[in-house]
Amino acid sequence: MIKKKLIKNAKKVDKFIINYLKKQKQSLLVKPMRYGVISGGKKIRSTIIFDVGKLFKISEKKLINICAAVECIHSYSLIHDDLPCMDNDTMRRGKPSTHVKFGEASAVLAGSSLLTLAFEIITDERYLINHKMKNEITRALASCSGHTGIAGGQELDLKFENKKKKINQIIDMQKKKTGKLFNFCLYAVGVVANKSDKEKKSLSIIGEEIGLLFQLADDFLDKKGSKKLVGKPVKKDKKKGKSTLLSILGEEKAYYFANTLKKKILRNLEKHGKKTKELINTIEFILERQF
Ligand code: GRG
Repeated sequence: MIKKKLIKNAKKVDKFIINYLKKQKQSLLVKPMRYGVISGGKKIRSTIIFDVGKLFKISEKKLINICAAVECIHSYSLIHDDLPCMDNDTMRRGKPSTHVKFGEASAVLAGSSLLTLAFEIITDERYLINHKMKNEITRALASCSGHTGIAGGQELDLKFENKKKKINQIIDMQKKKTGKLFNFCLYAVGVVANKSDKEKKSLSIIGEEIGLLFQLADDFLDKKGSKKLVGKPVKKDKKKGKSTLLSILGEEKAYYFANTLKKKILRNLEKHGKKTKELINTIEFILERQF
């Protein structure tokens, strides 16, 4: 069921990005960019955006630019994450990593071009939301992606390798590296729905916690998952000396932590009533996922 939903949403977002790129002037980087962002990946962040849209009756048409921008940033982060100077991974989504296929320089440039494409997509004049909302969304996307967000989290992740870190330091790192983009997904829908600052803040927090849960599941998959299903080598975290909640808490306590976190997220969504059905399904999938 959830698999069908993910595939359907991924197709919609892929189609949007393909068409968007087609309308632009062509360049040598389009091929590695497409390789990095299209036809691969669960596009779960887009599904979450559509699910949250259902809480406020926001149509997919009003959210598709946000989905596409998020997937561009996410894929950019993965392309750069796989580079030899970062995690040095040669396989992603069951295929050679972008730098293996196209070379390191092209991967750096394609990744950076996906970052800027995200901002073109959000600020596009054909994206019909008002300018104040666009400005707010653009600023939030920038701050979630940069040194206070994904990039800052990645720096901590690399600096924490083979170091003994406290739980709170790891949570802070994971919330930036993975949580901030999920934070943005919920916040941006709140902006389009014209919600109050208080409501948008609450959506941000829920988003960041969903991101932390997602990262925990990623850690479990690295330890116990199958390379074939996950689409990338597993058991790398231990080899690389990564500081994760799983490595510091151990399996049993990490599962307990993840379940408690999931319950907290669901409790905070209760006020939205039955409209949360799709979002809850996606959150349940996040913890149980095998890919
Ligand atoms: C500033 C955006 C930006 C990036 C540069 C390299 C880097 C800094 C950040 C890397 C962040 C990173 C790799 C976080 C891990 C998040 C994570 C769990 C990724 C896996 O996401 P899935 O499972 O991947 O959604 P698919 O393949 O399904 O798209």
